[in-house]
Amino acid sequence: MNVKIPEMMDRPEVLLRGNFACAGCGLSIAYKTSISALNRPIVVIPACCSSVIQSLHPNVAYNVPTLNIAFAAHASAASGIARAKKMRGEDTTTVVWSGDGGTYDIGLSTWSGAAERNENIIHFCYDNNFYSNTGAQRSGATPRGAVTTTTPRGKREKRKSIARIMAAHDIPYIATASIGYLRDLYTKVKKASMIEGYRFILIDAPCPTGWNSDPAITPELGELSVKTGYFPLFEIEEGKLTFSKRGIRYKDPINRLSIEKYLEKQGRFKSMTSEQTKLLTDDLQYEWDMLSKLE
Ligand SMILES: Cc1ncc(C[n+]2csc(CCOP(=O)(O)OP(=O)(O)O)c2C)c(N)n1
Ligand code: SF4
Repeated sequence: MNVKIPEMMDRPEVLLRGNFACAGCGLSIAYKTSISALNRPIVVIPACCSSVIQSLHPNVAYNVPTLNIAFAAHASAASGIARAKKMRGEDTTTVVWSGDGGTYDIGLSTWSGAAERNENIIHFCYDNNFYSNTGAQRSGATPRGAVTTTTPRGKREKRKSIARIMAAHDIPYIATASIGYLRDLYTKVKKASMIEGYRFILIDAPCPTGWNSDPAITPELGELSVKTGYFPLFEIEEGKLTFSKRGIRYKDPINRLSIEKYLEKQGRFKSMTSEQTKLLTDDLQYEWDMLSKLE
């Protein structure tokens, strides 16, 4: 289960109580852990649940400077902030905090430009596999077979590999992490913060509201995604991939829990046929094989 991170206890809360997140929201766990690990963060947030959970003016649940902005501008706005802070000699960390819709799909052009310029930004993508705040539409991150409001019979296409797309930009650091393994997430964020240039961290962040799962098992789902091989944990540094200690044993399918153990806890997979489950399993293996080529 989740580990407590002693270092986080000494830091001010970055997400205050009374915020608008649903019970068991994976993104808020990801946010607290990640942003707490950073020195003087400035957070740029495109439209997503993260711009909603901060609550309404004049109240605000984020305890760090935050800029809400359009999808097509998140990484370009962050580029400007990072450059201005450097010119002023201010030691801050500029962050894009985006959902999978804002990263895999709608905000792709802005981050691709910023990554190509190797802007000094950490780009976090909390991946809940769909557009949650607008009512659970499918995204490029939705896995095959998952029911969303725009895929009522289950998505027919496989999930996009955003890590490999990001890797094609040859940025200095890429990592994946899960809210089921908070120490691993925290350590990767700390490491990213020591590196200059465009850094990308993809976080598996269950959404009980849209996944139709029990809010009490959100961390367990984070663990199961790793143990079933659904969400590989790795880092890519200067083009070379290393599977993380917490997840490397699941590279071998023999060590993985059966994918059904993950699917059966989520209403979005309730109508999966055995054929869809087989296709999903093949998709997962394909991704492991493609990632392994980067080792
Ligand atoms: C250009 C543009 N298209 C669509 C929208 C409507 N919209 C707002 S948030 C959102 C979904 C965001 O999904 P994601 O990035 O996955 O974040 P989540 O809602 O899951 O937190 C959409 C489609 C918008 N604001 N701007
Ligand atoms: S809809 Fe999902 S991602 Fe959005 S606040 Fe609720 S649990 Fe979190």
